[in-house]
Amino acid sequence: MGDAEVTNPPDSPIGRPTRRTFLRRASGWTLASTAGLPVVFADHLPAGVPLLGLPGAQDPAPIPGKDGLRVFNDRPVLAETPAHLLDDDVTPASRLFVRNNGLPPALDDVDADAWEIEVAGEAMAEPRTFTVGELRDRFESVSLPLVLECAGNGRAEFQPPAAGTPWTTGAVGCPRWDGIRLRDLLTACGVGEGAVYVAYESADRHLSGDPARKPISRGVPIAKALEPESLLAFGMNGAEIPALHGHPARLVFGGWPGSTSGKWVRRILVRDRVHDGAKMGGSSYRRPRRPVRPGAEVQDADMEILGAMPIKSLITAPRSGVVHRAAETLEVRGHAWVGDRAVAEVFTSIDFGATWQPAALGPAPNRNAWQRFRAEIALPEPGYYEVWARAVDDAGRGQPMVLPGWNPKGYMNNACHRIAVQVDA
Ligand SMILES: Nc1nc2c(c(=O)[nH]1)N[C@H]1C(S)=C(S)[C@@H](COP(=O)(O)O)O[C@H]1N2
Ligand SMILES: [Mo]
Repeated sequence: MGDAEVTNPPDSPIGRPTRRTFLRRASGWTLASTAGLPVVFADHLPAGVPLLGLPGAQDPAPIPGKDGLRVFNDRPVLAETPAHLLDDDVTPASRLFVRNNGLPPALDDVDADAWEIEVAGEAMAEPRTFTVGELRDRFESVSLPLVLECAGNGRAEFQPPAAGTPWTTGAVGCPRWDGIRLRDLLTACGVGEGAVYVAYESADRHLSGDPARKPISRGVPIAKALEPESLLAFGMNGAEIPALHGHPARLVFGGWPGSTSGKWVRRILVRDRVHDGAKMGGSSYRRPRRPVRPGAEVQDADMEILGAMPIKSLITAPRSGVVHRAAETLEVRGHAWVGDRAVAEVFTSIDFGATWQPAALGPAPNRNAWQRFRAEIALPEPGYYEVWARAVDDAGRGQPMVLPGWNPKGYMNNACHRIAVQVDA
């Protein structure tokens, strides 16, 4: 255990205005505060890792229908959910992050059942058009909780900073999606032998106002599209999909970059090649095939399209900065998820990763949904602590303790989530 007198662990910027502290402040980081508390396991803190610190009060700007989201931008709307508001097993609409690339369509008097979706593309014998009403009548209804996570979730932690919205931990949620299996629709349309990719085109508008430009048009390889959990959804949590989230129809590919889950879908294209729509090329939703030096420029030929999201977990209770009594154990809970694989184990650490204790892991409702974990944690003496959580998937891959490989757009940061805990006598 750490020396109770140590308030400034070696290499920590706390209380020491080093050059690095200044740079962090200048780049939007706030100076961590332990409110004068001793850092109990300070001698285990890996060199160069700054403490989280105890948070100050936050006053997020409101979005109608949303509860406590942190708003980054209003045109397009970009907002993430603080970790302690993601504690529900099934994420309510009021707490689901918003990531728009353009401007949502005007939906004021849209008749959802009459909304038309065309299924077309080179690998489809002939294009077919259905209304949402027909799709609902014709195909079996399915309702599944599925994780939707923006591939840029966690981007804010990369150094040097990666371009894009500085999501911290809140561009993720696991609502229950109501709709039909995409494969039932594709099979009924006679998906051809040559099908390589399934892509969407949507009704949202480009920020430039140019009707010829699409804000985003992405998709998934045919194998993912044909999985039984890949949905064309018309509802969320037993109600209509909220306007911001894609009403009246969106794709949901749980466990894959959120950008594949097209909102306001107008066309589904079965392509005979890798889709080449907006945000399929360059550094959009792509990363270097092999690790690169942070800040490096990467040649286009060395980039690959992001696939399934890596193993990850989030502590949703207590809220970071909680004040706790030393005599009582602390219940820590959260969720763990992984794209396309299964979560095998979750561990927690109170000594900056020196030792890890297994947490209790709840059952998975289905593939591509998140799973609950819980741990009862004893905190031996008063002071400042951090609780870190680390999940491991069924291939034995665990979350990195600090940061995974840097990439130009800061995708797929699945570093351990951390909360600060103040323990009083
Ligand atoms: N048509 C359309 N679909 C879209 C987007 C968009 O801007 N337009 N954003 C994508 C991205 S990048 C993400 S992360 C998710 C976000 O879904 P949400 O806003 O419902 O949380 O939707 C995806 N689908
Ligand atoms: Mo995203």
